[in-house]
Amino acid sequence: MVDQNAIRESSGQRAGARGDPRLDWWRDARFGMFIHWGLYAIPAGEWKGEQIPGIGEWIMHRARIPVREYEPLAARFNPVRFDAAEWVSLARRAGQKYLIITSKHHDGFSMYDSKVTDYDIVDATPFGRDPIRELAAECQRQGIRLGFYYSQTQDWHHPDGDGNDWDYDESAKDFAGYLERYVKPQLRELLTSYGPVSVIWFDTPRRITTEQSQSLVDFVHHLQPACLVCGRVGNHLGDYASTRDNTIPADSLDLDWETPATINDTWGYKKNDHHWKSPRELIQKLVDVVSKGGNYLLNVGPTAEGVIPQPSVERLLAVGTWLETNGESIYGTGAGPVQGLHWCRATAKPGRTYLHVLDWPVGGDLRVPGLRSKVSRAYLLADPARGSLSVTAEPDALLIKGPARPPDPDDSVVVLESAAGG
Ligand code: JFZ
Repeated sequence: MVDQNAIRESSGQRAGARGDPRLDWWRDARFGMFIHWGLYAIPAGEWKGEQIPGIGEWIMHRARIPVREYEPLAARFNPVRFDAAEWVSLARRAGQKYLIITSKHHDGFSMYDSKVTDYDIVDATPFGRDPIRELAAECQRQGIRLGFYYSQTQDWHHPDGDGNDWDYDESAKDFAGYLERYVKPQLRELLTSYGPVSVIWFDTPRRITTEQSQSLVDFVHHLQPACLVCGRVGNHLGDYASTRDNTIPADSLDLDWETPATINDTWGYKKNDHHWKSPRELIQKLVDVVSKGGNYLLNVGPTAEGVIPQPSVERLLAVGTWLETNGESIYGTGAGPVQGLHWCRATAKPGRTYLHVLDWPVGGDLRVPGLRSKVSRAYLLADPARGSLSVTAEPDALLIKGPARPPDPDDSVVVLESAAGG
């Protein structure tokens, strides 16, 4: 039963279509980096001396900033400390296998060199460089897959985009014309000028019709057949489903799905958002998502100077350190056979179940209910010697005798090898 509360735009056409080989890399990857970067990093949550509530990239909407007042931010955008190699290296060290960056968010500003508009980072800013091109080259060099976030419906700058009712009359908009004469030409630029694109991450479908969503899916697949389309293209279409922000389903889901998540409470940089999740929380959320068959897309919001906030860097490196030891229990795994326990999650791949013990029991005796497959061997993934642990089948549980102290303070992984080997 799909947890509808969690899945906002489940991709109906492919829900359960687990056999699609185009998603093989994506199911192996399990963990990606999201980057929300744009003009909104300049105000960083403050406008005319007032703190604007909500997520940072929505400041134009929340403060109903007129286009004529928001546009001049472009002339101030000069991220001289931007370093594509540094950003991609951080993703790699964090264990994130794909990177999705905002090419155009709802504010309508293009963070790449677009020929469709001059309202873009090369033509409208003193920076004058194309960071997407630099990131594309670095991702190729460092072996990280690259995707683009693209707001296909909301565009608070364009008179025919959705969402700006303070400068424009919503009822007078030609949204169909916007899609054909603005969105598709920009998607063509993104899908023909930057090499292989692994994902187009559409967002907030809102007024878009099923035909229009399908037209965008077909357009992307025509230009790059291997490129995945996120379910937020709308109308239950797309190659995989997207949960609500920062939402993890209660149960495992038998379809391809992804949770987009923040490390603090905002996607775009806000100077006063210091509500950072701990490394423990992030590791356990990653494990929770993967144990239910999903991918975790964890966001960073770089500053207007082009710097990823240090608290984000520290947390991502901590997750990466955990993955250095335990990555085998995440990458290429799916939902495990043990579900619904508060102290433990399970991921699995053929022949192996990985028990993620989030709350190690006093004394080290692990009683795991509901395990049907015969276990030939058990050992700690963190143990280089892979010394066998004692395993006893009790009437309604498997008893695994682990060490008194947990090998890892946040998530200790016990590997169960199946007797069948399959
Ligand atoms: C959207 C954007 O509006 C936001 O700025 C950010 O890019 C985020 C990743 O996506 O925000 C959403 C989208 C969907 C839901 C909530 C916020 N939802 O499904 O509840």
